[in-house]
Amino acid sequence: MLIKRRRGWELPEAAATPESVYLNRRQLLAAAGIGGAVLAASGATRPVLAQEVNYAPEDDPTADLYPVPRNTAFEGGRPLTSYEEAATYNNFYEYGSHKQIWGAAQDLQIRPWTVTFDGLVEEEQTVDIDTLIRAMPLEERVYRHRCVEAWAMTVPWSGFQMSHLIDYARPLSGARYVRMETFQDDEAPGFRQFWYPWPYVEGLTMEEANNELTFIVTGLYGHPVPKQNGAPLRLVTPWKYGFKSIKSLVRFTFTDERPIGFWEELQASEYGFWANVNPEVPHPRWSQAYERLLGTDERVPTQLYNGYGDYVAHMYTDVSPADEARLFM
Ligand SMILES: Nc1nc2c(c(=O)[nH]1)N[C@H]1C(S)=C(S)[C@@H](COP(=O)(O)O)O[C@H]1N2
Ligand SMILES: [Mo]
Repeated sequence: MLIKRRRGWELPEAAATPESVYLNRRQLLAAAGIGGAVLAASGATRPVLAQEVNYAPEDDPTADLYPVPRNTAFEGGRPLTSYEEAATYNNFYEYGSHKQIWGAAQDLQIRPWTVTFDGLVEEEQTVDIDTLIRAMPLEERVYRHRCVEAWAMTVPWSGFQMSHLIDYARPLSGARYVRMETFQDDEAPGFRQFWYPWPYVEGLTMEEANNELTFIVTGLYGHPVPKQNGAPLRLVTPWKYGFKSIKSLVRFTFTDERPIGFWEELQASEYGFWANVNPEVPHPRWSQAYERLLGTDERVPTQLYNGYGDYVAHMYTDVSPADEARLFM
């Protein structure tokens, strides 16, 4: 039986203060043997880490697929966040409850890797990741990403619309939700933090999963997606807070019961099923009115549904009053 301790300082915003970020970065550099002199000499809080980052594993068996054609229907509407930034400032609690997990995440073994489709499906299937990726129509889309902690980035993801994956999985008509699950491997340090309700789980309604915006990511910036960003397969729902965008997926279960996500399980008073972005609904512990663009000190106003209302608002006009009260948390 898992004993869950609810400790405020382990929840995401506690790790999101600039001070803790820079401190961790400095500690990381020290641990990597890069002297403080480099930091001091550059005078920057953003040391150059590019050559340290595993951009695109040379041995990734899908590397030949990239770059994929850009779908120009999706534009970021603001400058892109650099690859360095997107690949070195991450949330991936399996590798630690802070942002500098990209080094630790290199231990993730992404082959062999299989993905299972089960629950309310015509036939349960487990498929090899390379077979799956090669069966899907890959495209590139620039999306804005908004973490519930009020930082944001804009990056070109490669992948495919989730509706294609659902066609592949052949759910039965009784399926109302899809529950998604991340790998679980005791080698990853996060799993020793036993008070978290592992594995990381997220869910969508079937309507949300089939929405044109809902994207399954296999790549970033024209390369296979880095491990720290959720290799080899990761969800992106750009109108929802980032915690919905579950990484390193191994299972899709079709169900008639609403799944309880990792954060909802841990702290339902702060994190819910819907998690749609709304500047006017504060998190219980901070405002959501503005967001900080990664790589800059710029603060910009948060947009309702992260600016994607034309694609998604219609899905939320007919929810129960109980759900209506929780659409934006
Ligand atoms: N398995 C898993 N998926 C996850 C998380 C996580 O801790 N574990 N963090 C989420 C959160 S809070 C955010 S903001 C995004 C961060 O994605 P990025 O690191 O690619 O920016 O991943 C989401 N997906
Ligand atoms: Mo997040």
